[in-house]
Order: sequence, then structure tokens, then C-alpha cells
Amino acid sequence: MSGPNKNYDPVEVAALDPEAIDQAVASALAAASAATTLDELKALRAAHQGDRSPLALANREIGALPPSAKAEAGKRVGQARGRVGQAFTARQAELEAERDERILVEETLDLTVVDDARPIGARHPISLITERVEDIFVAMGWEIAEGPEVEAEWLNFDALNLGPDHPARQMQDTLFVAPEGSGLVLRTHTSPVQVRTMLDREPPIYVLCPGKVFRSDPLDATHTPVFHQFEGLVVDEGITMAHLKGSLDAFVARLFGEGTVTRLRPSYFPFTEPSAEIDVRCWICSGEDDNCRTCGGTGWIEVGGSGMVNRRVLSAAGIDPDRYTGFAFGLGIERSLMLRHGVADMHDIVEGDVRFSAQFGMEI
Ligand code: FA5
Repeated sequence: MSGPNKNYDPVEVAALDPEAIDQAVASALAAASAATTLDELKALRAAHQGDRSPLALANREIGALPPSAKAEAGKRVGQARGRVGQAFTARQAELEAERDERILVEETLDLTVVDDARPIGARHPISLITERVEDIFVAMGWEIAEGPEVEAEWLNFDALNLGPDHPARQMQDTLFVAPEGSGLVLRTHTSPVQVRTMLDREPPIYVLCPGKVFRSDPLDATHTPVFHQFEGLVVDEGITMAHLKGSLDAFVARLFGEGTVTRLRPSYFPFTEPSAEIDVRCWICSGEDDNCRTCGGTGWIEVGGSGMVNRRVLSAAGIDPDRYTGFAFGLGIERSLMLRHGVADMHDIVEGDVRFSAQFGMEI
């Protein structure tokens, strides 16, 4: 800084030379408009407006001027600093506006985007296969019938030719509804819907009844205490065992695919005569593993029971057995699912893990 000098002419102080000041202003304005980011602008502002900038240094020289020169020099430097300050402030406002605009675009939240962080659920494969089975029979012209899960003992057993002392009553491990003697059970099969349907409707009858059933069976690879069956019942004039076989063959080909190997094995059910178990070739070992856990080494898995409706059952339901005959079958839905999809263990079906269900797709 120069010292006090009475004859001082501001024009002679280099820093206060009008041309030098104009140049400092021009260079500051150019720098301000050339800045492309706020950080760059901040650095340039320090260089052109800070304590060590040409205009700040010029400002300091004013103090040393004689009073007569101070006003003019002060006005010139003050205006120059004002223009520079305005230019930087205006450019800052522009850059801030650009930044805000950019942030709005870059950080826009699309609230319509599906949030896949939360896994979606899946319908249980038992529901899906039940609907498939229903579709197959409805396409053949059959109707869907329903009955309650808490059932009258009479319909679950007696009307099906299983009297109170009938040994076959022990074949199904029944869960009775309290109190003792209530006359109610958790239905052990869907067969009571046969009787309900025959009491409700006149032949010809072609119905399918899917539903939940209960037995005190322990949970293992092929058994569960709560499972599902679908019951088929046909009552019409002239119905024979051939109609039963034909209907089952058509159904099995549709659900499991052509070429599925099945067999009807003579058996006994009090409500059908003659009766047959429906077996399918083991879907895990195809009969080639004597130690197979799924079929127990027999090569066959029983999926249901069937037969011609016993004339005593027709009579109990008020249908003339001399005019009408019928067939019935009852298949396990869990076993059908295992067969269709090669599920080796019942535990997977009953445990309710969504990762198991999700493999079957999200059919609605
Ligand atoms: C019956 O329940 C008869 N009502 C079927 C019937 C209907 C025969 C109409 C004749 C005429 P069964 O107890 O065998 O039969 O059971 C039928 C099917 O249910 C079995 O073949 C099997 O596929 C399935 N099933 C039986 N117990 C279980 C269980 N604990 N867990 C899973 N599925 C089972």
C-alpha cells in the first residue's frame, strides 16, 4: 500500500488506474459467466472478490489518497465492486436454479413402480390343482356339489352302509366332535356328499365334490391328518363299471398326461359293490427301487377308491336301485398333486412355505 501523499493523483496509482479497474471488472464478469458449477463459481468469486483480488487491493489504496481524490476513486472502485458482486450473485442464482432443476429430474420418484422388495404371495398348489380338476369335470358336463366339514355321523357312516358295529368303521381314524354322543364328526371323506346329493337331486346325477377331510393319521411322506379329496358320483339309468373306468381314464389323461400308468385293484368299500382302489405307477421310482420312500418299494401309489354305488346306499337316499345304477370315486388331492409334480414328501405340501407354493406360479 502507498503512503499518504498530498499531491497524490489516483491515476498514478496503478491499482486505481481506470483501465486497470475496467480490466479487473471485465475479467471478473467473464469468469462469472464462464463458471459451470457452483464450486467453480465459489473459487472464482474468491479470486475476483476476495481480500487478495485486484479490486480489493485497489480499494485498500483509496485510504492513502488525499481527500480530494478519495471520492472519485472511491466511487469508481465501489461501482466496479458492485458490478462484479451483482454478476457473481446473478450467476449463482442461475447455477442454483439449474442444480435444482437437475435434482428434480434425477431424484424423481415414480410412485407407480411396483415395489418388488416385498415378496408377493402365491396361491397354494392345492387350490390350483383343485380348480384344474373341477374344470376337467365341468368340461365333461358334471356339476360341482358341496357339503359341510363338520358332518352328521349318520351321513359320514350309516347312510354309507357303515353301521355302528361295522368293522369298516375303524378303517378311517375318525375325529369326533365333542361332547360325546353329539352325533357329529369331522368328515373322514367326501363320500357323505354322495348321500346329500342323492337326497337333494333326482337322477340323472353327475357331480364332483372337492373338499377338506380329517383323520387322526400321523404326518409322513404320503399322509397328513388334514387333507383334501374329490368325490365323483354318477347315478343314471344303465351306468356300468365301464363308465367308471372310461371317466377315470379320461380324467387321468387330462390331469396327468397321456401315458400315465394306472390300475384298478379289487378292494372293499361298504358303500360300493364291486369296489376298486385306483393306483398309479410310483412317480419317483417307477417301480424300480425296492427301498423307495414314496411308494414303500411297491411300485404303486394309491390315489383313490372307487366302485359301483351299493344298492343299499341308493335305497337309503331314496333312489330306486332297480331303475338306476351309479358309480362313485374318491381321490386324494395331495396325492394327485404329488403325482402331477413329482413331489416326494407330503411335508412340503402342508408346511405352507411360500417358496414351495411360488414354484407352481401365480395362476388366478
Ligand atoms: C375313501 O376315503 C373313500 N371314501 C373313497 C371312495 C369314494 C371309495 C367313493 C369308493 C367310492 P380311502 O380311505 O382309501 O377311501 O381314501 C381315498 C384317498 O384319499 C386315498 O387313496 C388317498 O389318496 C387319500 N388319503 C387317504 N388318507 C390320506 C392321508 N392321511 N393323507 C393324504 N391323503 C390321504
